[in-house]
Amino acid sequence: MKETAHIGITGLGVMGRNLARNFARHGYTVAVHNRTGTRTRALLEEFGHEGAFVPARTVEGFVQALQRPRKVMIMVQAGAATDAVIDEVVPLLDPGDMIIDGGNAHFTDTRRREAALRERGIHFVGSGISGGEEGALHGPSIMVGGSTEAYTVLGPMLEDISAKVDGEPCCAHVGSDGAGHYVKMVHNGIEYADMQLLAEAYDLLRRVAGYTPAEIAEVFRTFGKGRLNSYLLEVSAEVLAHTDPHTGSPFIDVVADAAGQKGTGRWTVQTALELGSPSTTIAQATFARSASSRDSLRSAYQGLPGGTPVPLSRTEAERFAASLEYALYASKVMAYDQGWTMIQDAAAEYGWRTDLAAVARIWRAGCIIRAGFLDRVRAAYAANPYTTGLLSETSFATEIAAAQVPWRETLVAATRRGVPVPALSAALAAYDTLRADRLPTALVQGQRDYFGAHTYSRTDLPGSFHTHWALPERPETQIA
Ligand code: NBP
Repeated sequence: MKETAHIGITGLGVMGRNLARNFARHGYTVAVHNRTGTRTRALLEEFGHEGAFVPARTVEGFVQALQRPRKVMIMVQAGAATDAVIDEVVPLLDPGDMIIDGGNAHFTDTRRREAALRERGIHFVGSGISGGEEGALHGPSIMVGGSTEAYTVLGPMLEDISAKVDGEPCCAHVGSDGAGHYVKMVHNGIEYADMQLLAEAYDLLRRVAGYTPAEIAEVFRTFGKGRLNSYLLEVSAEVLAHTDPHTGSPFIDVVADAAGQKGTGRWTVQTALELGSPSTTIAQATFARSASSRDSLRSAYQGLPGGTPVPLSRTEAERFAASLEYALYASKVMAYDQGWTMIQDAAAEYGWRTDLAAVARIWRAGCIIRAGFLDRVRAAYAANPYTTGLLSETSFATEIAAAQVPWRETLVAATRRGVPVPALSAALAAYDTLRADRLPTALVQGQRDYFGAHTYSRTDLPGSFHTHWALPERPETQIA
């Protein structure tokens, strides 16, 4: 087979075949291969007319079809399947060739694979690809890891097929080795938080304000005309406005309320714990899904006493909806802030030179958390790449200051009526924690020293100290 293809894609499932079509539509010659040959044939039969495809039945034929340096994109299930495909392809490659893993790999796997292949002179480029099936075809958001050298060659091709905002591609090199998959993982963590915050807002509008799902869809559409404008808000309005064709009931009322997950939210929370990143809103959103699926616990506790219903007049309901907009927005800012903190923490830990403004830029289209608000996040990090957090930027700080009363009143209303708002509450608690002059963790340090001699620092003296709690005079010793 002649070396004609600009890029090869192996794994022609939902994502792989649409990415192959996207490359072909952009004028690239694409070698295509799949473990089960029927998928390759189906792609050619249905979409062969869209561009130049080079179908291959064997991995050898697939690799031989590629121009050098070869670019092999793997789009198979993350984990063992990815390792199996790498093991098959690598012996056929030469130094300087590139493997792009576009699956949802855990970033630590990507770091391991990148290090192993680097020794053999092969570039391993872990790339987070967001946007699902439609994004893969029409323009995804692509978060690219691996070496700068590999991005110099691959970047223009990936930028070509990515989503665009005002001509700017939603694709960037976000750091070396596993950075691409890490940033994709955080994207999904933020997605969990965004979705849960919207779900809680829906619940409050229904159970506190007394609105119907169709009315809530309208409230969300109104919110979407302002700073909360986002794809997930639009999706939520669509779902809430939908009527179940079988029963004539609001669709939301016939959907079982146990939420599933594929694991990227859990990875985000596990990683946050390992790095010491206080990603509490993302964590609560993830736990909210777990709690929703605990049937036996929920059955055992169902009917226990809760809050008191307080019916609202129409005017009061409208006022509540207006307050909720502030609460939702402020909580969203906190959730995104937590995501960026996680990226900063990992960049410091793993030595990535992640451009924090670029992360916001490439999430503005093509991905699930696309939102108008990301323009402002981008501007904040572009103006000051070393910004510690979004709230140290004046315009966000001003908005959060204006949200204080409605944000807190929304949560008071929720608590009084017993409506669970784990993500909204976590966001406010995170805000109150980080803005505090003093935290009660001073007592935690005292407790730790009391029972475990873990020592403590003092506010007035350098060094570390231990109090001899068992002695009547409780003398203090300086340890270091
Ligand atoms: P699909 O489930 O549609 O397809 C899976 C592909 O993996 C098929 O081509 C399958 O080949 C291949 N495969 C498997 Br499974 N095990 C293999 C093995 N041991 N050796 C060779 N090939 C193997 O997956 P998808 O939804 O296209 O997802 C692909 C990757 O992209 C995943 O990592 C996923 O997490 C990620 N992703 C998915 C989305 C999405 O919205 N679906 C979004 C972003 C990222 P076969 O045809 O022979 O079984």
